[in-house]
Amino acid sequence: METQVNYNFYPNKEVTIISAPFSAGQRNGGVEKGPKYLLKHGLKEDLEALGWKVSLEEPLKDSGLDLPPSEISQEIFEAGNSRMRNPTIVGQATEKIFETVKSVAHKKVFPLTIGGDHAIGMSTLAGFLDAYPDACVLWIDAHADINTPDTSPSGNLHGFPVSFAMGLKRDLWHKQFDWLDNARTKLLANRIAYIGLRDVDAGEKVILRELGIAAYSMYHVDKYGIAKVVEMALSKINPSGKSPVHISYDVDALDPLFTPATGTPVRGGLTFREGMYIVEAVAETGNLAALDIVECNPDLAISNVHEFDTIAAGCAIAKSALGETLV
Ligand SMILES: [Mn+2]
Repeated sequence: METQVNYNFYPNKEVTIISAPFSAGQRNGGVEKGPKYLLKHGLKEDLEALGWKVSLEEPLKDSGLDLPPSEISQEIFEAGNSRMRNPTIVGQATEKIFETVKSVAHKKVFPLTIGGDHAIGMSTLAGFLDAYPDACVLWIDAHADINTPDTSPSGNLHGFPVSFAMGLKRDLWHKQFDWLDNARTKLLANRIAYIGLRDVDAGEKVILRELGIAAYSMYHVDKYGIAKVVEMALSKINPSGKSPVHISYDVDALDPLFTPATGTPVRGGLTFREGMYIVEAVAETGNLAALDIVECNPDLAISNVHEFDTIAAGCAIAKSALGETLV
């Protein structure tokens, strides 16, 4: 059944799935398999059934940048206060993904990027903002992913994408991220809101407070309910109600009961329905215009049930975002 939901930015209902099998932004092997598993689960066919014309792009194909952490030579970059892991491979891969997201977005096709770890968020935000400078972002995650090179406890670059898209602490970056200077638009602090936070590093809390970023943690979801939280978040970042909305969805936002096979699970997360409601509600506004689904790691499943649940949840996010309704 075709969707009854309207997509204001895509009257022709064309979507490109951008496969980003990438794992060097963190230290668990297996997250690079996410795209393959999501596609095998029927992601493309599911979206076609919703009336979308679906194409596939693979920016990392034959690049050698899609290897698991065990197969790449580990690099630790340290200079002054700056510290990060594997900046060369992460910088090269994220640049390629950026170029693809940018070109898809400029063609007025919905970019649906599937990871891979969340380091690719710097690519998707910068790429989408290049085509839509007034875009706003909902970052659905247990973590804020806004560390800078001087705040990250781990140096894992999947904890940096928001700060890179905003251009924070630019002088501390490794040169491999110079490509971000080519992006037309930096993400502004009043154009991003978080939902689902519950494991935020001390340095990140300072950044969120200093920049006044709208951050709805699980406390707010408990206090107000998910519908009100989505409404508050959208009114903060999209006061005109007319800007395109990019959702970057880390499956660890959901409680590990629903997405156990992910690298940094944190209990006390969104229920499955709360998680789907977020994308359904944004889709209903007509402004949903880009989506990332990241951090599905089939290798971390301790059973077939865990693997199935996690991959099925990833596909369910995509379907709910792209127009599937319950009745
Ligand atoms: Mn994340």
